[in-house]
Amino acid sequence: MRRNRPECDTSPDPTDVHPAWLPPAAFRAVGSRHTLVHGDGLLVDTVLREVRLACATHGGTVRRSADGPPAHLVLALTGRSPQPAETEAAGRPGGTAPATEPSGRTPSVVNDDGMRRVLDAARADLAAAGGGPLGDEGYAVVRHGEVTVVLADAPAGLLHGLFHVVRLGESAFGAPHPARAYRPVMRRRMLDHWDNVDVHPVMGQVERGYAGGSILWRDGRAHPDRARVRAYARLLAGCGINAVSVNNVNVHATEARLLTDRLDDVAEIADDLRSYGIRVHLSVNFAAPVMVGGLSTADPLDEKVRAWWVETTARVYARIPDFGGYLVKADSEGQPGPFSYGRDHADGANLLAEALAPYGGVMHWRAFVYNHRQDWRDRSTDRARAAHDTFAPLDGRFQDNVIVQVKHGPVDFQTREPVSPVIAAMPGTRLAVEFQVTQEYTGQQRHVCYLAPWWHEVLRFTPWGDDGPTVADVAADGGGLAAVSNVGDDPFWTGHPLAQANLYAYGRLAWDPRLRPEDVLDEWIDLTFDPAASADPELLRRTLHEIMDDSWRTYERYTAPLGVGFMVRPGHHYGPDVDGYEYTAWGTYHFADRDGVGVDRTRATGTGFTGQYPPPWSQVYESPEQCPDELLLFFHHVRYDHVLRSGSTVVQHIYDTHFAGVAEVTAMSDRWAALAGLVDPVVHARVDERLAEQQRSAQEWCDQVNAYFHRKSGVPDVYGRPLY
Ligand code: GCV
Repeated sequence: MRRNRPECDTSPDPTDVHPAWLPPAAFRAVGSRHTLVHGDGLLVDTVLREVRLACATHGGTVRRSADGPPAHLVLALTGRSPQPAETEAAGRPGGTAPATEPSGRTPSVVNDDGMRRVLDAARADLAAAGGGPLGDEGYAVVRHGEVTVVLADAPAGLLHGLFHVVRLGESAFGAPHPARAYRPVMRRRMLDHWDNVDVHPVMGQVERGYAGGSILWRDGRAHPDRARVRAYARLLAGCGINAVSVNNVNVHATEARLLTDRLDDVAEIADDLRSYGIRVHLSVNFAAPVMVGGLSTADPLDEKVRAWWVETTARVYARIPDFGGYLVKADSEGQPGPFSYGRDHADGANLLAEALAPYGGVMHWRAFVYNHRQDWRDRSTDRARAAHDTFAPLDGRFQDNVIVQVKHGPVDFQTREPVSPVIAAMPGTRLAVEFQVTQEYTGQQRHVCYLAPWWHEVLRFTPWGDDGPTVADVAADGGGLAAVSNVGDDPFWTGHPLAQANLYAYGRLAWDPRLRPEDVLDEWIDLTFDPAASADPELLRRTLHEIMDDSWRTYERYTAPLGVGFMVRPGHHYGPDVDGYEYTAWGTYHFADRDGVGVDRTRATGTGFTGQYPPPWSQVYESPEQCPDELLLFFHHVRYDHVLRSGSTVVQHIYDTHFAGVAEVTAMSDRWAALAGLVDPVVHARVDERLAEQQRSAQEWCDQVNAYFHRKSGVPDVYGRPLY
């Protein structure tokens, strides 16, 4: 493994960390050329530093003034002001950016006539292409003669533009092409760390973390390895993420103090993330006025409570002027919330939003509210209904700077779920859609599971039917995307080296949900595994696609048939336990008996959950004939001999997919074995070790799930395979 520390790092480098998608080799095309950087600002300095670092490795030059050899790459601010943050019409699907004529002039630092002409031509070209404002993060790329020009209205755009050129590699310096503008579809592309400052006795340092300890916190304080935090910020900026929430949404005693006397720790992290254009957000405890404020209540309608949040928030902004805002998990899994005071979630969210509003901060308020103390005997309670039941009636009551953050499915990041009906139920509220990059229910970074195909499917889903807006449109018009991070202090960042692709893909899809997952994977492969250093880059790329493209569906095949979820070991959620949750207080998920399986969530005979969807989905999901096979058991309890749209029976489908899933994992392992010698041996060994565990675990899943349904149903496998 090579070290990969930004040039600004002057601290000792105690760790040997994998460079992920930004190894020095990824900068070869940029670093071997002459580059000119125009503009001022913290992020322009970062651009300059990045290019300088690349040049030190690859022999090119970078400068700020036009004197010197003719530049091959120019990164320049346009000189016009970016649109105000909240009014920018980003390049969202169907959205329009106001088509105004660029008004700025070529920056005066360009005193070289030739270069001035190139820049003027690039700007004219951008205007001719109908390029309106690029906004505070967008950029345009034009290839004019022998020069590639990146233009941005604001420094953050220049940084994103630089990473764009890095992704393109040599092809950024090929044939001339007219200006192309790139603007993020989602304004806010946030990553939520479920990191505890103190090691939690049950959940450890990172709740649902599968990559070691926290990179942000250690021994109850901000982590002393600041260089690693900056290296992390660089990776995040390199895939487009611009906001990070730095602590677990379950806010325990120490973490509650980050808001008050431990604010310096947050400020330290903010300082490291800022130079890569990333804002810090903080998870706060709704009962903070009591826990750390010494008040006797946290009632959102109490005047003293209101004043406490206003004063506390003013102190936060005095210390961290670009602070992003708060994230709250309330009335959920033991976290306090407004229900304790007979208030609703609009009362709760608006209280904190009001305190944040004067500073432009946003209040991410999670819709993950359900009863985790259910009686399994009570068949009318349905966890899937809970978020909609709580939040849909509140639509229109949230302040403008409240973002209701909705898990993409109605339950909890299972391997397969329908899209949450909340996404279609709150047109008068800004919504953010939440994904889980950490693989809590998708193999815990011991299994290969490339999640981008699933997220892509969710983002393209049309909650109101074919001609309506997509989930991506709703998020783009509202609060963007948020996702739970999969990173820890593991030398590979994510435990499983191939899980890095999930973090990369999340950032890229948040920037542009129209990207195809397989193209994003190509980008990640080419950046991460230097094609020039591989004896057979085509074989490497093809094999990684064969292993990863369909790996989420492979995982689904051996774990979660037809939309059944939660057949995992309670507590740590790894490995099979078909009845593990079936008789617990956390909800019931398959209702298997001798005749059939599945949860009846219909209006006709079940919990009525299908009625939370607008048409056409309310009808599609209500009908076992129309319901997509992959969600059948999520919505319906059917007999084992029910014939699926695929033509197979339910029970035979369960057997077939489990055997197929195991066979696919065997094929993955064989393919990976054939890459020995084509990838870094340390990476090869780590993936090899994980694949061995995946193989063992997949077999265990197959044997237990198939044996379970065989014993319940008594139906033999038509192919006579062993069922135990
Ligand atoms: C942070 C699931 C996880 C919890 C997590 C929760 C949440 O229930 O198992 O660890 O808590 O989701 O999203 O808040």
